[in-house]
Amino acid sequence: ANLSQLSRARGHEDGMAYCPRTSPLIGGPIHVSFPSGLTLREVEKKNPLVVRGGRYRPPDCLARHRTAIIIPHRHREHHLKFLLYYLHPFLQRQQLHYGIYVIHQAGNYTFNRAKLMNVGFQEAMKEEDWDCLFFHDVDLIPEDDRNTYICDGNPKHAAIAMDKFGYKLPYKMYFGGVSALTPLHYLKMNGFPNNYWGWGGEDDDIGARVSLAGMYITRPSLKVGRYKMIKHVLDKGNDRNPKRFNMLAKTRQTWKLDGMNTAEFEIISRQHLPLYTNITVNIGTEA
Ligand code: UDH
Repeated sequence: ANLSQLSRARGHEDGMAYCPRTSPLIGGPIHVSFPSGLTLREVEKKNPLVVRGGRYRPPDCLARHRTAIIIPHRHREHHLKFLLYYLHPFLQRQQLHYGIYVIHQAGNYTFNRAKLMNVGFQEAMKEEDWDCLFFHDVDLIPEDDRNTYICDGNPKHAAIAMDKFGYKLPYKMYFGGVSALTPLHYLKMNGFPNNYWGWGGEDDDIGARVSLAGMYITRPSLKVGRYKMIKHVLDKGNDRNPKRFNMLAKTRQTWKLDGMNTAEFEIISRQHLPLYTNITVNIGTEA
């Protein structure tokens, strides 16, 4: 360990200067490809300063931001590996203090992305005083360093330009893929809905909550908010939710009654792995 690591380990961060407002390590566009045969062990070796649970602090300056990445997950180990491969160095170049949380839905019951995010929020905030949470699909790889993983004064939609939508926003209120909220934003909108089982709708519900709670959506530029999606088919256990349109029509009536304040789940395990914290959770079934 070098000197700064040692002094940090002893809690001597006081004398350290803040990191610059703009990281000197930030490049621009990132070339994203998917090397075959990549292993998690290799990702670990490439990221020697990442500590258990997938945590990192810049070694020689005091980070200005503390960001938790929350990834909803089941049966996508292959995607997770690539995401970690790109995300760890990306966040380090941004000189963030960060932690990566994978929220793994136990069992084979229908997937519920938004409810997993509620779990992630509660569990991450128990561990550390994060000032920003990035809710991050496992299959989206950021393609530009200038897409900084810090929060804005209002909820931020980061995945504005995905390759699968021709690097454009598919529709004005779109809030899917990757979004960033402070704990205050999150609580103000009562978190995310718990009752969207299966594919679709939950991201629009979340977008609607932002404005119903008196906030608005901010976005990086199209040039910077670029993402490559790892190609895949619709998962088993995540069929399109036929109720989503009816539910979306009622968000105005339901958002205060269903969300963070009503999220019920049972944590099965919490593992501080080398590259991320894995939280396996039983989120129950549809009422
Ligand atoms: N997710 C899982 N496991 C699942 C389902 C979803 O981990 O079984 C997570 C994962 O983080 C994923 C996110 O939930 O990135 C969103 O789910 P999705 O990737 O299925 O949704 P998306 O709209 O893709 O991104 C739909 C793919 C449809 C492919 C149709 C091919 N033309």
